[in-house]
Amino acid sequence: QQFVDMEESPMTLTRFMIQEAVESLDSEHLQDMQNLMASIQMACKKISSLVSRAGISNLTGYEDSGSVNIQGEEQKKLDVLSNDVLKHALKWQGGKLGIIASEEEDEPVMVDEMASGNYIAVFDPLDGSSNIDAGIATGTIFGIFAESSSCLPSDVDGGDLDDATLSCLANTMQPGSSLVAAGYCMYSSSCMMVLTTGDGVNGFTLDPQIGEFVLTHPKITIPSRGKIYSFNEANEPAWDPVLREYISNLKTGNNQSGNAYSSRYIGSMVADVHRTLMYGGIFGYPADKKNPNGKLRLLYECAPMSFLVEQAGGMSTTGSERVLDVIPKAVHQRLPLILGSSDDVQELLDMYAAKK
Ligand code: P6P
Repeated sequence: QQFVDMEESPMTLTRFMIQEAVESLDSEHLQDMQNLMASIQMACKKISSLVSRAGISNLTGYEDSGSVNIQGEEQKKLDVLSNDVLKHALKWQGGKLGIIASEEEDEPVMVDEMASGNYIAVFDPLDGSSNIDAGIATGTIFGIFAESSSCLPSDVDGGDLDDATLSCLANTMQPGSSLVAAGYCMYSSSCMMVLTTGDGVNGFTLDPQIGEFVLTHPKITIPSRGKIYSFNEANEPAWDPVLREYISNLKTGNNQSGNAYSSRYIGSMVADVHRTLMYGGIFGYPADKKNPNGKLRLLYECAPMSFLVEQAGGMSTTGSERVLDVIPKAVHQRLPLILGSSDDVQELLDMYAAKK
């Protein structure tokens, strides 16, 4: 009997997850992750197709209804569509997912009444969608929590929600340190899925010839120091003085590396974080006088990205505390975020400490 030589076939994401489950001591949990990732990757393949054909299928621009999400942000057609694609895909993941929370949903929602509910999925279906009409990279960001005790932290803003929603909320309000998996799918020059289940970070590139994500970046580690800083400098006058001095030092070379850094800012978090993972350096959307909590959302942007960056050997801070330690008080809570190479982030934290 001639066995198929598996060495010749590509290491697809599906095969990678099966292999991880087989080798893992907690194979039931990784089997669950495998089912969840099968749904998420199916949704991301669909979103990738929608994004790449947006101009052809008249899916650029804003929702005709002029609808806005709970953030008051006008919804792009593809925001709504991507959210629906993910919600539908996550309905069919083996029944272990109970709750989802999305940037495009006002409150966390039950997947369906049949789901046994061991896990919670949080996601930004199409981050950076404001860039779609300009053909700039966008991405889907996701995180998976295990169901927690159903008690709400006392100061969580539950408003006048009914008990079922409050229970959903209780399970969603977890710090990033409780994530069991996180990742993003970037829709750019290539479609890349970057994922961690708590044992390092691996990158998979979608091969259009076989319709599978193939392992192309095993064990991603972020360089301990980079030469790129990535901030929206239009906000620089509103930043705190320590950050302004730190960035000025990066420009002049008056920093621990002795090098003058380059500035790169795409304005799409997934693309800016991916470049930071690949090349090193520092990315941030810090607090400023106009936005005391920054702009990015804790639950489905800052926490999943911080889990990935730490798993790749980097650091992620609000400027005063580790992002993964922050317990959310509201689903769509914003949080200041500065992440990247450990030496770069530590140099900034040391400057804050010295000024105290
Ligand atoms: P600004 C995109 O709208 C987004 O949510 C992130 O993807 C990105 O990092 C940030 O906002 C860009 O914001 O204010 O610099 O345009």
